[in-house]
Order: sequence, then C-alpha cells, then structure tokens
Amino acid sequence: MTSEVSEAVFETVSVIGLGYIGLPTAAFIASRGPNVIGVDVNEKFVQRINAGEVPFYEPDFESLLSGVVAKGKLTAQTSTPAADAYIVAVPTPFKDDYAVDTKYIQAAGSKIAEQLKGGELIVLESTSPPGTTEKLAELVLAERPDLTLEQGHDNTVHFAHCPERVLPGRIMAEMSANDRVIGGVTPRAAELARDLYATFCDGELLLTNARTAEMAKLTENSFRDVNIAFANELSIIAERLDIDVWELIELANHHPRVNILQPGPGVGGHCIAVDPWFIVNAAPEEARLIRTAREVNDGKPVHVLDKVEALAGRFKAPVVAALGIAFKANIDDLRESPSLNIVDQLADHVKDVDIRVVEPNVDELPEQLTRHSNIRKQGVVEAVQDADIVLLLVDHDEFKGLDRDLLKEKIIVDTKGVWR
Ligand code: SAJ
Repeated sequence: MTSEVSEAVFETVSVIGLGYIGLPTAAFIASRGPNVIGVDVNEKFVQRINAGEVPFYEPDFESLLSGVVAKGKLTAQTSTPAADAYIVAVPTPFKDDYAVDTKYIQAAGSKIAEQLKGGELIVLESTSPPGTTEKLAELVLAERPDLTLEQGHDNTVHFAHCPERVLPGRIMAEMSANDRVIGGVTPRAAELARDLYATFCDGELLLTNARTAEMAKLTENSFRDVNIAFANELSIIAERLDIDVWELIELANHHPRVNILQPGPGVGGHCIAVDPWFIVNAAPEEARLIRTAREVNDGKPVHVLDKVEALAGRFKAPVVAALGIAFKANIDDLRESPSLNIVDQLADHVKDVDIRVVEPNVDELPEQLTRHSNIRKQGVVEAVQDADIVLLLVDHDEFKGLDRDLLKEKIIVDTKGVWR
C-alpha cells in the first residue's frame, strides 16, 4: 500500500468470509485491478470458487466470478494471508437473548492480527451493533501491542466499517451502483476505506464514524421491517374485514405520499429478520416500535399456519402443495425462511397431511423437511394437480405463469397475492 496520502493503492486485498456478500465483493474488487485472496473456513466452498463456480445462486454472477478466477485475479484459501487491506464479511448471528454473537468477527480479527506489518486497512462489512468495529480494533491491538491506531506511524493500522447494502438477487446491479456509508474508527481510516471502495463502487461514498455507519445499516433494515410489518398487519385486518388487501394497497399507493410494501407469509433472510433485534438489544426501553414490528412479522407465519390448519380440517387426509420455501422470490436462500418454517410446522401439526413441496431454485430439500416422512419434493404441475389445498408461499416467477385451469376446484391460500 502507498504511504498516507490520499488515493491509496491496494495491490492485495483479502476478503474474509466468502458468502453471499463476501464472494461478490471479492469478485468485483478483483475485476477492477487488485489481486484478491478470498478466505473461508469451508474447504468445499474454497475448492468450488477456485474452479470458478458460485456455491450459491445469484443471477448472472457466475460469469464475473469465473472470469476473475481464470485470470488469476481471485484465489480462495482457508488460511488468512498478508494483504494491504482486509474486508471482513462473516456472519453475525444472534444468541437466544438477541445479543449479537461476534465470535466469527473475533476469529477473523485474531487471524488477521497475526499477519499485520503496519499500514494495513481492516474493514468490517458484517452487520454489527454500534461499537463492534472499535471492539475489533481493541482485540487486534491487544494481540499486537506493537501496532497503534495513532496516525502517521509506520506501525499504524486502520479500522473502518462499511456495511453491505446489496439486495440478494440483484447483487450484480447493486454492488457497484449503491451508495456506501463508510465509517472510520479514525478519520484517516475512513479516507483509506473510501479509496478501496472507489475501486469498484460507482455510487456515492459517504464518510462518517464507525458507530454511525454501524447504526445506519441497522436503521435501514429496521425501516424496512417496520414498513413490512405495517403491510402484514394490514393483511390480517383486511382478512377480518373481508377486504382484498392487494387491491387496498394498490389503491392507497396512488396517494402521492403513500407507499405501502407488500404483505407475505412473514419476513425472512439473514438481514431484516435479524438486524432490528440488534437495536432492540442495544436500547430495549426505547426501541418499542422496532420490537413490535419484529413481533408482528414473526407472528405472520403463525397466522398462515392457523389458516391452513383450519382448511385442512375439512379433509380426512389432506394433500397440500406448498409452493416455495426460499425466503423470497427467485433466490435459493433458505435462511430464516418463514415459508420453510411454515411447511415444517404443517407437517407436524396437521393430522395425516401429505405435503408436496415445490422449490425450483433448490435441487434437494433441506434436512429440516426431509426428516418428515409426509413431505416430498415435486414439480409444480404435478403438485398442484394432486393437491386439495394449494399454499403459495413465495412469488417465484415460475408460479406466476402457472396455468390457472390447474387451480380450479382447489382451495387456494395465496400469501403473496400472485393469482388474484
Ligand atoms: N418482504 C415482504 N414484503 C415486501 C418486501 C419484502 O414481505 O414488500 C419480505 C421478503 O419476502 C423477505 C424479507 O421481507 O422475506 C426480506 O426481503 P427484502 O427483499 O426486503 O430484503 P433482503 O433481506 O433480501 O435484503 C435487505 C436489504 N435491505 C433493505 O432493503 C433496507 C438489502 O439492501 C440489504 O443489503 C440486506 O437486507 C442486508 O444484507 O442487510
């Protein structure tokens, strides 16, 4: 890396954690010049990435990845190398009390600490409660007391937070186009991180301190969660009042200052269903609306389950076609998926039920479902033909185009308003 003047050049960048965010980030950086070394604990992931394969589904991403791997710009390994800059994109799960578990960040920090010479930039991208990047800096400096945060020395190391904001399923467009919030533990760290992100981000790069950047990410996802909770609550109210919620929202959204989101079977994924809890945990007394929104959204799968259970009671041995188990449309990600949990619970709760699961984006059902003898995977046409009840859980494109004649005579529970 160059000395401490602006426009730092990063020859080697190491991205720690090659999941849905880390791997695309690594590939984008590699496509713009620096040599990138990706690190992941999962040996199988590493092998597949080195073969140019994407170990998960993300539209149009494979050609970018295979291109940078073929050119030797991106390699993957399980050990942490020396590098000019590090981007940490590891999971931050929460524990039972909704406090964040930073064990993966700490493990990454310790491994990075062993490699530092002074002058490096370490950027935390993982979604984290305010104060986490400062704690990462403390941990690294505790392990390497020969290094310092104080500016202008050969042994200065720089820490920043730059939360990822891409929408799974739209990563190719959003990775370079989105504006980024960059918070430095020191102002200089923020400037260096800006230089790194400028290599592959065409959006605006907005500098602040690390705590504000951490909170900005949590705030964005909580904003969305609260707004989805409004739509989900509305859907239950509309059902009670015998009103079509989809028509209702469409009409209300014609107002110039109203923009209601869409109801569904609940909120899933590893971001929106998780991040608001970090705020609730950090300020339990004050975060009343944010907590309630989480509870409303977590209550929606229970509502769907109750509804299907009541309908299934009309049959002796009901056959249910469950369409979609991913956490949202056109992806294969099953993390925190309300649809998956609904299917799992249905199998336990409904007497003599036979469930046909349709999920075009995964080859095999997860263990959570295969452990039930009354669940099997089927194609959409077969499943719907065999079913008494058709339960649409995810608005995948494949389901939108389904021949409506197949749905005649079926009891339909359409949680996404696809067939209205
Ligand atoms: N959902 C609804 N109704 C809606 C929109 C979404 O029920 O109108 C549901 C989806 O079906 C899904 C969940 O909400 O179960 C979350 O989906 P999403 O598309 O809203 O968001 P994610 O989790 O895929 O990605 C979010 C994004 N954050 C915001 O839009 C504020 C993304 O930009 C973040 O990078 C990502 O979280 C993250 O990693 O934090």
